[in-house]
This record gives sequence, C-alpha cells and structure tokens, in this order.
Amino acid sequence: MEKKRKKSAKAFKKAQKVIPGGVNSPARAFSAVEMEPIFIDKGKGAYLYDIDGNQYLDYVNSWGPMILGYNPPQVIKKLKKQLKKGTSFGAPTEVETEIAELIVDFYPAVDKVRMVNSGTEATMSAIRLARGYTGRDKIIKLEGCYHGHGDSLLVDAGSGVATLGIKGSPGVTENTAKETIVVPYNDQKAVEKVFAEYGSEIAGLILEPVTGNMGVIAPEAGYLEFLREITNKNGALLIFDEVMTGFRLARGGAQELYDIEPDISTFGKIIGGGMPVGAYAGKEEIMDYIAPAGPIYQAGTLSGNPMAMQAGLATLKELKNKKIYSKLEAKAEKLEKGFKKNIKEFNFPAYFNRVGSMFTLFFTAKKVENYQDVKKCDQQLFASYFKEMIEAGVYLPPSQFEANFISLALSEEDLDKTIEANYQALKKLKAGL
Ligand code: KE4
Repeated sequence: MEKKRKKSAKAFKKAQKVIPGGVNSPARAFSAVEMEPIFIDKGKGAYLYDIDGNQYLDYVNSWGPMILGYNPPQVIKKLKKQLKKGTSFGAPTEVETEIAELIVDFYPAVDKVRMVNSGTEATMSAIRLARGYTGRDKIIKLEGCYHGHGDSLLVDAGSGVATLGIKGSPGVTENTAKETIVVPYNDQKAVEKVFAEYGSEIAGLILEPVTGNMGVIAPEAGYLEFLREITNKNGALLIFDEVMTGFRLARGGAQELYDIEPDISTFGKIIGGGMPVGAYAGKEEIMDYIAPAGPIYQAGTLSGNPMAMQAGLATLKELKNKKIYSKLEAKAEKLEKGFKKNIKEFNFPAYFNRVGSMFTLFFTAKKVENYQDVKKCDQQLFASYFKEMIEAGVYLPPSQFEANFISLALSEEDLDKTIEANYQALKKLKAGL
C-alpha cells in the first residue's frame, strides 16, 4: 500500500518558492527516481522518520557521516556540553588539536591537518596546495569521481584521452577546465599517456581510491600502486579524496586497506559526526606551505568550530576500537550474501559491488569497473527498484550513481528485513521484464 506523504508534498511546494529546486543539494532532489523528495523529521539509530510519520531503514547515512547511526548518545552528549560553552569563537580551541592528533594517529601519511567546512573546501584547498607546492598548473582527475563542486573539479573528459578538460557546468570557465585532464578510472595506459604528454606540468592526480560517486567501484589490483609510482616519478602529488572512504572502509581509510601513502588526503563526513566539516592533510613538509605557516592562502570563519569538532571527535573515539570494522564487515557480508542469493534466484540483471560497508546494486548484468560501465546501467529499472524499496520502508540513495552505506546501528533483524524487501522488489520487477 502506497505510503502517505502529504506533508512532504506540501513542504516541497513551499520550499520550491524560496530554495532553488526546493532542496539545498541536488543529490536530495529525487529527480533520478521520478519522485518528490521526502522531508525528514528525525533520525534514531538505523531509522529515519519523515514528517508524515513514515519510518525508513536508512542506507544513506546522510551520504556517509552517520556510521554510528542517527543521534548516537556519545555524540549528542558532547554537543550538549559544548552548546553551553558556545558554538563558535573564531579563535583556536583545544578540541581542534585533539581531533587533529587522532587523525595523525590513524593515518601514517599524515603529519598535519587543516580543518575546513566541507569536502568541497577540502579538495579545492588540496588542489591549490598541490599547485602551490609544485609550482605546476595541471591536475588529473578520474572520470566518474566526484570531489565536490570546486571549479577545477567540475570538469568533464575532453574529446580523447590525454586531452584537456571541458567544463562540467555552466559558470566554470574554459581556462579553468583546460587545466584539468580527465582519464578513465582503472585505466593505467590513459594515465601513462597524460604523463608522457604533460608530465612536467602536472601538479597532482586526485581520485576517490574506492569510488562512491559513480556507485561503488574498487581499484583493480595494482592500480593504486601504479598511481603512487607514476606520480612519484613525475614529481606530481598523489591526492586521495577520502571524504567518503576515510574512517569508513577502515580506521585508516582506503590508504590503510590498500597500504598506499598519498601525499595529500582529504576528509569530511564521518570526521564531523554529522556537523559541517572537511579537512585536508599530509606530511609536514607539504602542509607547512599553508598559511600562516607558508605562502598558500586558505582560511575559514567556521573552520574547526568546536561544535563540529566535538561531534567529530566523539565519533572518531568510537571508531578507535578496530572491532567496529569487523562488526560492519559482518553486517555488510550478510547483506551481500542475501542480495546475491536473490539476484541468482531471479536470474536478475543486477551486479553487486561492495568494499567494506559501502555497496551499490548496479542494474546491469555485466561487471562494473568504470564510469562507462555504470552509464550502461538501466536507470529506469533502478528508479522502479528504488520505489519498491522505499514503499517497503527502506531508504536508499536516490540515484544509481551513489554508494549505499551500512551503519553500526543496523540490527540482524533490520538486515533480514532489507534482504526480504530486496527479494520482493526483484520478484515484482522480474515479472515486468
Ligand atoms: P561536500 O562538499 O558535499 O561536503 O563534499 C564533497 C565530496 C568530496 N569528495 C567526495 C568523495 C564526496 O563523496 C563528496 C560529497 N559526496 C556527495 C554524495 N555523493 C554529497 C551529497 C551531496 O552533494 O548532497
């Protein structure tokens, strides 16, 4: 029976009058699933509740931050305490040092951390740092990876491999776009070609070490080692954008999982425990180029604000216990087993990719290893699947090009419910194929 969402519909109408598209981020617009967005009232543990009182099992985790589930008591307690002292002073506080020390502890590639207010600010600043540190202008990014909406990174692939980028959005200038070269993910030859052509001009190569923003795709064996080598050889910096994978795939992120040390790492999401945050980090020799230690300018009114730092620190302290990641792995394995069993039973054209507690169900029968593979997915079928799941009370990211997240708050029963909802959805959709 269709869920009633009258209040959401009304709220959306009102929002559209004063907010572009009625949402403060296009990712929430539900346009890819041909539905109106659902307005949320509250979250608790593994559940979200919309303003019509409908309950949903959540696999979005607010796009990653809520690895402990919603409203974890440890985080709320610290926020309440900080609230009484004040939310922002525009002056240093000790909690900023504490969380930076904890990140340094977990990431061997990191000596120093600069806090900012979003993942976009983190990657934008990382690009400026790579350019300022090397004195070079060009950046390589990988097709299908998303690093926030900074101009240099809203760039699409040029006409062929090793050609200069074209703007990925109106408002990005040709001059900016042409300093970014876009190559396919998991394609070593393409990267070799770019370095052969532009080697001494490349300031850095940025990637999602495990992608989430074209759905979950793992690096092929040896790919990250190859990128580490070729950037070293050419004096370019390797930038791991771990805004999504940091503290998610392992305590030390993808760089722990794959044992690679990037020159610069960017973080966000989990390190803010649901409050606005971003960070970029690296070895002291590189990070001390950042003002006021060095000449590269970057600043921010609310950077390192105590509320976000307290929420982030309380979250990271929970994640200090490595057992957390084996618990997440067990939940994720159970879900993967259940979904794959359902796909097999219906011989359904769907392909399941997972790394740790991030996964994507791609609506294609073929392997998915790069952006071109994802673009071949049946997005109409994805939209129908999304609708079946949301009606069954399971809240998924509203796009084929996204990662689903498993939080610690999901119980065995929640996972069973999700596997059953997936079974019923595939059964219904198979009948219509
Ligand atoms: P923010 O500026 O949204 O905090 O972070 C940008 C960013 C940078 N790098 C990676 C790897 C990211 O995943 C993101 C943001 N991720 C999207 C989800 N696909 C955020 C959702 C949204 O834009 O509303």
